[in-house]
Amino acid sequence: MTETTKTVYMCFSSDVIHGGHTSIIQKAAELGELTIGMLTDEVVASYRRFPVLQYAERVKILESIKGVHKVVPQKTLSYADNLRMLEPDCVVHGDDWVTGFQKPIREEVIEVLKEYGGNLVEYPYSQNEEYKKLELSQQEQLSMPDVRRARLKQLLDMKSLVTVIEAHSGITGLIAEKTIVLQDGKTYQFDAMWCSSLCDSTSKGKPDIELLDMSTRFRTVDEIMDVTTKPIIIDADTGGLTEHFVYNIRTLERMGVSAIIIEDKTGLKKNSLFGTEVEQTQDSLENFCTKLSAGKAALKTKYFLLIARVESLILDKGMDDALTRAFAYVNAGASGIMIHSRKKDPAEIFEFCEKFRVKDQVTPLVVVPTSFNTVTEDEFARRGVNIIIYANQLTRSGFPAMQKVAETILLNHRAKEADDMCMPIQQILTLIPADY
Ligand code: SPV
Ligand code: MG
Repeated sequence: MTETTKTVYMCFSSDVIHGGHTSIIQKAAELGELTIGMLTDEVVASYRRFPVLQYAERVKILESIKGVHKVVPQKTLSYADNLRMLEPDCVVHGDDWVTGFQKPIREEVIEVLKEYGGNLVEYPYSQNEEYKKLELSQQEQLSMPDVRRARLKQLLDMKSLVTVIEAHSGITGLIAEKTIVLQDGKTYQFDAMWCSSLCDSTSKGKPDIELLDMSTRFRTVDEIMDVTTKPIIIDADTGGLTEHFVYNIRTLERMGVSAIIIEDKTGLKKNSLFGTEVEQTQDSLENFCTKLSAGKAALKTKYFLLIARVESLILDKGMDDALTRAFAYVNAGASGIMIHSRKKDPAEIFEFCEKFRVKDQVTPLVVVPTSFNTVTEDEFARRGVNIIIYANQLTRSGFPAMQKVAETILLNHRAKEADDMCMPIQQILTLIPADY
């Protein structure tokens, strides 16, 4: 084979193209005919952050750069499929993946290249401060209200299932924002955050009875927003009086929240997981529809989702009641339905999803699998669920850990014995970015 017929492969995810990128592209192009594997939007969102420019735009930009022969989609963070299909003579990458998160991806590339005799060429990674600032400014864009608000709907259009974790403070927001794992060549992170009434109340030492006023709830949302970029779904309990709800929903929309969920209960709200053990009253279908329609009419953008939560199964009112209400709520203006259950057995949730999907294939379905927690995300997706909310796990894990540490210090009259239960100071320091 002559030099000029060599083929070269690079993978790209960036939506900001800077000099560092073009210079590595030029170097790669000098080695042979260059194909770029462009990570799809879904992979970029799960690996780095939601792409400011979407796949088709990113492809157009890369195609117009001198030295790029063609751009193909790369559908996983792993290069393996594309490398086995294209068998390029070499893969080019910056040397920033020798350590850290992408190390296993690099090792797999080396293994696959060995299978057919390709080689890996690495160039020193550019540490240019200006490029870092550019990336940070993209990140900041994502936290702006208009951009953030639209993201939940964009995610729902992009992937069949969106995963959401509870956040009730800046620090839990950062955990929701930054936690990422690599498994079998794929990366996973949560798509959005749930501002739970249970966890917001618990973190303030109050019961979950709609006791925190809306200004307090807004303050929690704002605290989370201040340090994160991911979309937020707020649990607004019953939504309160319709006359108040229409104001509050607009405030949340203006703040950049992506969705509100209100439940069809009335009077003193109690947590759903109490079920019928405590007195809980379901709102009439008519009243709740009126509230939903009024809320919908108050909205200013097409991106904010008003999701109705059906409590019929929680309150033992039966499947027919749950379905009748769900369809009525969609007709009244709900842009999504949350169906809740406190049973360990997911059968009633599955039955609801199946029967709902016979008539309605488009309205997003939301579940909160606190009790029916054995069901995997894949199975929920197969059954027509679009949003899974892990509603309270950070609260339920965090506070017992603190309690145990407090007890350990009291029992030992010093802190040494508790040290192994604590996150190293270094990790806390890196969790919170220095430039914030
Ligand atoms: C919450 O997280 O506050 C919820 C979900 O409303 S549940 O606690 O299951 O009712
Ligand atoms: Mg709640």
